Amino acid sequence: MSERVSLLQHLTQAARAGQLDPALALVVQQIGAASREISAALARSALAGVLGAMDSANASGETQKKLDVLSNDAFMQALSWTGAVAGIASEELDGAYRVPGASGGYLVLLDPLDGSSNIDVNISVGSIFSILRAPNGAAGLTDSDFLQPGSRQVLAGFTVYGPATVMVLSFGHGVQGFTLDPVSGEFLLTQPDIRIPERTSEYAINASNQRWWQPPVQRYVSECMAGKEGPRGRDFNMRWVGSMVGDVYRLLTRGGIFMYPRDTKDPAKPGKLRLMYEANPIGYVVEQAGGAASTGYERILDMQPEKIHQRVAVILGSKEEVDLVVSYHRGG
Ligand code: AHM
Ligand code: MG
Repeated sequence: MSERVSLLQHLTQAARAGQLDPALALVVQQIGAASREISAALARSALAGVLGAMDSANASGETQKKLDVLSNDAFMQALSWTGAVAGIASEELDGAYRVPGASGGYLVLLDPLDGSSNIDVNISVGSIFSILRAPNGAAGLTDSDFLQPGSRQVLAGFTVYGPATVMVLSFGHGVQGFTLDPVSGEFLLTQPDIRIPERTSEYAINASNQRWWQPPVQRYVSECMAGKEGPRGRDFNMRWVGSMVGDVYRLLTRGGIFMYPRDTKDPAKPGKLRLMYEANPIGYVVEQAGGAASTGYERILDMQPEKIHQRVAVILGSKEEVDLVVSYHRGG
């Protein structure tokens, strides 16, 4: 028997100690089951003929990849029979899905396959998930029941499908990482207490958008690029995976800052990333790991969402760096 604690053991122990609702433990176990299925589908992607695009578009008008749809189906199937999940919102669904016959009161919000532009090129992608309580229970559930600030999440996390598949979870008491053992098929606890280093010298931003950035971000990045000779007095390194899950897993491991700020490319859009199933769950994990998550003007988790597919500016990671970018937004 493995000496490591499995996800199932971890959840069961927490439920038996009265620290976790058994219904929520089942939902998390099922998120693990869907992640395992997606991990296997990604590993066999070209062999199984699931690479490439569909003819369809998602709620934001983006062309869906076959694996986006497959991943969404995997989560819907894994979560629909539990009875604990009253509703599901997803990047791949127009409106919220009301689970037939559900009696439990959890709402699950999903980006089933984040970084889907990286699928066909064999670079890390991931699934992002957020769980809220249905404010009025399962009966008569509406889309507006989902519109709660990220600070109300009861669980947030993501699974990154990289060289190893790792599931990162926070129930509001720190952050834990579970690595999928491809031999046993079990998620095993490998990182019991993930903490983001406070002081770091690595930043992540899509620099091809530079001409559209606003002055606070222009200033921060140019000061990083000036290195030892500039006002920061030290050299910085830059990384951009193109999958937020990959960039965030890196900063949880060795620190750094990740930015997808608001820019002037399309003034109608307040950012690229989605508040409810990207920024909120990732922001929650980052805060629980000792970091910070802001739009530049306000804490992401304090935002009152107006719609499920709402976009938002994202600046998150090591606290010292995020605080500095926020001070530049305040004119500091
Ligand atoms: P997606 O949910 O459609 O995959 O889009 C989100 C992704 C993030 O994972 C990533 O940080 C960003 O989009 C990359 O955007 P860009 O291609 O502009 O660099
Ligand atoms: Mg995404």
